[in-house]
Amino acid sequence: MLNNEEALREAVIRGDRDAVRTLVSDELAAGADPADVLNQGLLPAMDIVGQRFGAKTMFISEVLLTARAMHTGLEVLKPVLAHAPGHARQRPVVVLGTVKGDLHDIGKNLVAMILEAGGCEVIDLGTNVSTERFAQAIREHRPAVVGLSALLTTTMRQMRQTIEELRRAGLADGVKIVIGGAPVTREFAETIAADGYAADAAEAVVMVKRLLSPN
Ligand code: B1M
Repeated sequence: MLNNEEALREAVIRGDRDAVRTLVSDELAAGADPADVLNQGLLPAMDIVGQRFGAKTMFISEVLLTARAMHTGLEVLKPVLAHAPGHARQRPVVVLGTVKGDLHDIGKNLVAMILEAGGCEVIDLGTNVSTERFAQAIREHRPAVVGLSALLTTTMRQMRQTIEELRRAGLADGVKIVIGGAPVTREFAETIAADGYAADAAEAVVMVKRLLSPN
């Protein structure tokens, strides 16, 4: 239980970046587990925002402010999460991006952060990433894993296209492709021949480690 769980959620929902920065810092200073700050404070706020957005009681301009407040909270958490054991070892490289046509990046950023905390080196290509941009990054960084994120049912189709084009170009040889995002399912991942699917950031780390383990 956090000291100011409710206040933190409300601050994210209001899009009040200063309050979010202060409340997250205060929780950490009081000894809260960073994972609790994330799972009990920040993430439930985005669930509420999602419900209101879906019900049209919140508008895009307001959701953008909540997204920025969420980013602020994640930035405060980042250094603490990044101190997880194994951080300094030889790290597998993961190229990560939200696929073309999709601008959602909160979940992808969270996945990046937790992968880094889990010992990976993450090359984050950002949002609206074309297949060509993924291809370029594979040539440049020689990753062990490529991660694709999509939040829209329409851009899930882009995942299929990206995977097909990378395979056709021979760029997916020796590279594992993992996909995720709210509308994505394990069945869909199998349909488009992705190597792995993860429902959330914690699962993404487990999946990457499983795919890279020699057995
Ligand atoms: Co948009 N949006 N949005 N949006 N938005 C959704 C996704 C939506 C479900 C809202 C709704 O209608 N209820 C809906 C999609 C409907 C659908 O396709 N079925 C929607 C829509 C329609 C749209 C627009 C089309 C709205 C419009 O313009 N009319 C538009 C599209 C813009 C575009 O991308 N081209 C749009 C725009 C926006 C904003 C820009 C305003 C903003 C994004 C800001 C930003 O990201 N910087 C926004 C937001 C914030 C949302 C909601 C409210 C919240 C998404 C979020 O950040 N969740 C969302 C509603 C919802 O999801 N409840 C919604 C929190 C985040 C931590 O969770 O991203 O799911 P999530 O990530 C999780 C997992 O999915 C997983 O791990 C993460 C952490 O646990 N995961 C992976 C994600 N990527 C992974 C990759 C992996 C593994 C796991 O491996 C590589």
